[in-house]
Amino acid sequence: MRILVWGTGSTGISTAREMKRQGHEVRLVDEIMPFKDMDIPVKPIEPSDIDWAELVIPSPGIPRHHPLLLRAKKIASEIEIASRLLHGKIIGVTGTNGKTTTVTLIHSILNASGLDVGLGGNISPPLISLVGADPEIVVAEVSSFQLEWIEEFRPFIAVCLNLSPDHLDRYKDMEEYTSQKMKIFQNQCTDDIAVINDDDPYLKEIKLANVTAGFAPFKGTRTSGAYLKDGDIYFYGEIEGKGPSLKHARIRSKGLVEDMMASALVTRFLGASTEVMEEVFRRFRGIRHRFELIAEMGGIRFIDDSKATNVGAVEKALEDIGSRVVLILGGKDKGGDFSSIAQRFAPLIKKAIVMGEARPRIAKEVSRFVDTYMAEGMEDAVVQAIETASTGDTVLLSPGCSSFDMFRNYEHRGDIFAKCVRDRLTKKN
Ligand code: UMA
Repeated sequence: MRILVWGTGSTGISTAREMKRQGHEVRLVDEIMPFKDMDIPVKPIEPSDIDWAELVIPSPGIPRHHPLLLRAKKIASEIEIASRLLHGKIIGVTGTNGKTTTVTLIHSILNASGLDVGLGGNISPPLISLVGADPEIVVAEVSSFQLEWIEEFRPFIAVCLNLSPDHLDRYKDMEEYTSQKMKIFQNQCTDDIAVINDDDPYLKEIKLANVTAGFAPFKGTRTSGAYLKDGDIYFYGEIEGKGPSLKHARIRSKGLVEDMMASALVTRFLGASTEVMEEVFRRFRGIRHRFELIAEMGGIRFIDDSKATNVGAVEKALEDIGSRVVLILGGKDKGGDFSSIAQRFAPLIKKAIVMGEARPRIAKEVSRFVDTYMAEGMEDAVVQAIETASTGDTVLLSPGCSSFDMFRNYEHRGDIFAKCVRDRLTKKN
């Protein structure tokens, strides 16, 4: 078959390689020059490439209404093609927030249960790169972009964690975004399992026909599900029984509790034991740079949330924190309004430590509501944070800005934060 793979990010490269391995005639194209050195030749896309192809596989980043796509004879997303080549059971997880955490937990539990399990999708690597290993269970983080061009993609267990406005630069409204997300359930059959968060305000409004299982803080009325009682998860219905306790989890937030419930429910269906779930939850420190617990000393927790590059993400972290906080903010200015979060969370914020290019503007906004310190750089910020924090507090790096003024990227910023914290704590001891 003549296949046009569009995009030279991780999806395009893995797809082109796999399609070649499958014996297809492949063209790899991109719109944005210059291209990286690659084992497969790349050319700038032209309309004639679309006309040549019997099938176009666009990367998730290519907008659905791109004028060139209108010419295509057939379009399929990478996850669609991958799912046709994979033989294992697919566990697909979508939702606006918490996907990465949930698939990581599901994968860890199944792995610790001794099952042959692979992890991919939006979390990376792309799903198609798992075709070679062909694990018995495939845990897939699925974005709305990846669902746009599916036809037969059918998870054995499909989960929607939550919905809130997102990617509204790509979709005309929330309805269009929701309809893409809900496609995760569209090909499921009677033996498959559809799971949703029964406590999510948006999901509650959508009347989904085939939902079989739900999770919520309260006991639901579905065929089966998970709920909370005194900090422990319980299962009801066909899978009834005591689930893992969350009391020993090292980090807790509303979002994380939901992700843990979803992962417990999914893995219960696959036969995982309560003991294994509990052990995975006990050890879990968060996803790197996303509300990740990097150190704990003298009753002070240090959390790296360097991925929070906008004010909304800082707000989410503060909603989840559950303690008084020394907040490290700032970086390259993206123009967010910090005064409203400073005002809203003033009783929680012991001190705001502001650094980076946006320092003067942010300091001006937040100092009206909270004690503020202007730091010279990360090391100064960490020294000040450690001096300020006391037992029971959290030192939180949640910058609300991009990192490019002082660091290579947000990962680099988080790594430097962790290094400064560890160096200081070692010196203190
Ligand atoms: N390109 C064009 N024309 C366009 C747009 C892009 O030719 O109009 C080309 C670019 O030049 C580039 C390629 O397409 O060469 C990039 O494709 P891509 O953006 O799809 O990048 P990938 O590296 O393939 O990453 C994708 C996901 N990216 C997006 O959904 C935007 C990654 O999710 C995912 O990890 C990866 O596949 C593996 O599955 C990222 C993401 O931001 C993390 N996802 C969104 C989110 O989580 O909110 C959905």
